[in-house]
This record gives sequence, structure tokens and C-alpha cells, in this order.
Amino acid sequence: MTESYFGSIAPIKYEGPQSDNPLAYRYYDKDRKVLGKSMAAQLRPAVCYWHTFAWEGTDVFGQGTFQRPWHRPGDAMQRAQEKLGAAFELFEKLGVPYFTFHDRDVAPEGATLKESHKNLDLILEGMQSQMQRTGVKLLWGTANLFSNRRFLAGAATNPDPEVFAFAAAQVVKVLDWTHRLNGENYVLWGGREGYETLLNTDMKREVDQLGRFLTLVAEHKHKIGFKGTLLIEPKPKEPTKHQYDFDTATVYAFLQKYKLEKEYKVNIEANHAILAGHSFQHEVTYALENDIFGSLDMNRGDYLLGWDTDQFPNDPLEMVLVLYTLFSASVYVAQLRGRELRFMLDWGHWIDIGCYTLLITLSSGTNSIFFFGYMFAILVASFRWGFASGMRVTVASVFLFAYLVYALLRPEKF
Ligand SMILES: [Mn+2]
Repeated sequence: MTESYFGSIAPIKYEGPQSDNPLAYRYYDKDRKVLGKSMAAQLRPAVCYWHTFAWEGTDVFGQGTFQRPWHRPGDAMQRAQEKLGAAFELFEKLGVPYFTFHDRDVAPEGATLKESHKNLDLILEGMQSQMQRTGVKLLWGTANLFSNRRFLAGAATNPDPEVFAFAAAQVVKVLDWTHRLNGENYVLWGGREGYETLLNTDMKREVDQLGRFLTLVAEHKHKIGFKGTLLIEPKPKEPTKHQYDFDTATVYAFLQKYKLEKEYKVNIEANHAILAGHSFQHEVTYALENDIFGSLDMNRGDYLLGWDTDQFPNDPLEMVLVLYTLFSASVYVAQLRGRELRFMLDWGHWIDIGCYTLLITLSSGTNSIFFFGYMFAILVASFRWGFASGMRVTVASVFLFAYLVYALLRPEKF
């Protein structure tokens, strides 16, 4: 069907932190058990079809720069098959457990809806056999309701009812397929659901339409018996000036208004949080506290740019901070709901000491503001368990901090 695209590259394996092989995992060891689950199950890494295979490397000023074989002109279905082959070759070589896709990533749009559906069916049947062959699973599917010019003024919020119907038909198709491919979630990103100017926009009517659309999606999910989670991905900008799914708090207000707060959860993306003027951990905490936390898209943006760059996260401090926030907010929410967390009583202050040591190491070292975190752990240990426990935590903190002074400043500086 297709020739190998990554033919000369061997499967990527875990080789440990000492490895200097650029095509090896130094820390990600997919089968290693962490807290009773494999790293693959804990982290659930997924390759996104759009960024990796569909996007041609364009910006608004220029043409595609990637020039992959499947970007060549020619028979669009043939190219889609080549892309599918290359995609599963990459998933397999990377050893990732999951991938994600939207309908137009994988199959070309036809002249009519019927033809588009037929194209999608053909490719997704091939995808189903690739999934069976490789064991790679679908993390989520979604429908592209923003690329075609018909969506200029939105999909569910478009003033033209035919566009609303077209978008609905697309979601039905991809939701059915996501169910058939055992997808774990179905994502709805707002796309062009927003506006540029109120001069031509009836905002209340548009948001009502969005509420109606998402109610229909939830109804369809139950009708077909899809057990995965419906996720909304908040994003404040791009492509419209005022996006209706601005951030987690806006989405929560919207869901409550249309009585959908039990049907949808949020997929929080680091870069989208930053674009909304929030930190990633703000969005995570807000979602957890209001019981709409669904999934994390652990990417990053660029603090010097004002748009969504969807880059791979490479700042350990940012990642540890958000994971620590996730952990703390989960413990807080569990306690609010009266769940007894025995391990937190015994280990909470030690977990805090460990986290703060990590945060100090990753931030500005011995000048780090996270130094004060030790004090909270010492106070908790002292007040809960008494003098001896407080003393133990104090001594441990002093030793850890002294070690950091030594390790971070390096002995040759003395
Ligand atoms: Mn993004």
C-alpha cells in the first residue's frame, strides 16, 4: 500500500539518562511501574495527527515548508493512505500508547457531505486495522468545524442553519467512529465559535445555539452508548477575537446555564491558559474545584509570542508546578467531599518537603521563593504530630537545603 517513510530508523527505546543517543528515551520507560501503573498508563502520551502529519509548516505569510511525500499534489485519497501508513509507522516506532485525530486530518473533504463521509469511512477502516495490528489506541477524536470556508462565521453559532446542520452531521460521523474505534474521549474545541464585532453579531442567540448544539452532541453520545468523556477545550484567542470558550471559568458558566455540567469536562491546554492570561495551574485548580476536570494537554507556549505555538513542554519547573497543583487540589477536593486520605495524614508533610526540594532545585536554587514551602510542612508536622515530628521535618529540610547549596553551587566554587 505505502512504502516505509521512517524505514532506516530503528524503534525508539528507553536507554536511561546516560544515553547520548539522540533517538532514545532517557527518562520515559513505558513499562516501568510508578505507583502501581506503568509510565505509559500514567502519562498517556499521544501523537496528534494534525501537528505531526497534516500541518504543512505554514504561517500566515508563507506556504508549506515541510513538503512531506503525502503533501504532494495528486490523488487526495492516495495521499491520505500514504499519510496513514507513515502515521502508524511513527506511532509504532515511538512506542506511544495513543494518538488523536480530526476528520479532515485523516481524509480529504469531498464535493458533498456524502462524499466526505465516504472518504472518511475508507480511511478509518484502514485505521481500524492499523490499530488492531499495532495496539495503538485512540485517545480522542474530533471534527474539524473551522477549516472549510463555510465555517467563516462559526459552525454551531453560524447564522445559517444549513451550516449548523452540516457541522452536526460531521460531529455525528466522527463521534460514531470514535465510539467504533474505542476512543477514550471526544473533544469539542470551539474553532470559530466566537465573533469579531458586535455590529453583525447577536451574541445571546449564538451562545444559545452553541448550547443547543452541545446538548444534541450529549444526546447522541447516550443514544449510541459511547462511554468516553466529552471534552471541551477552552481557548481565548485564534481564530476569532472573542472566543465563546475563553477559559475554564467561562466554559463552566456556559455549561451550568445549559445544564450540561454533568455531560462535559474540560481538556486544559497549557498554552491556551497562558493566552487567557492565566497560569496552567490556575485552570487546573479551577476545573478540579468545580468538578469539570477532564484531561491535560501538557504543551507549552512561547512567552514572547502572542499566539498558540503548541510546543513540546520542556520546562521541568512549569511541569512540576502544575503536577504539584494537581496533586494538592485533588487532595483538597477529596477532603471537602469527606474522603479520608490516610496516607496524607502520615506522609503529607514529607510529600511537601520532597516537592519543595524539587521546585527549589528547578527554579532559582538557593534564592528560590519555594524555600518558604518548607515552613508550611514544618508547621503542619509540628501542629499535627507534635514537637518530635516537627523537629524531624526541620532537620530533614535543613539537610536537603544544605545539600542543594552544595550541589547547586558546586564544590569548586568554595
Ligand atoms: Mn493549542
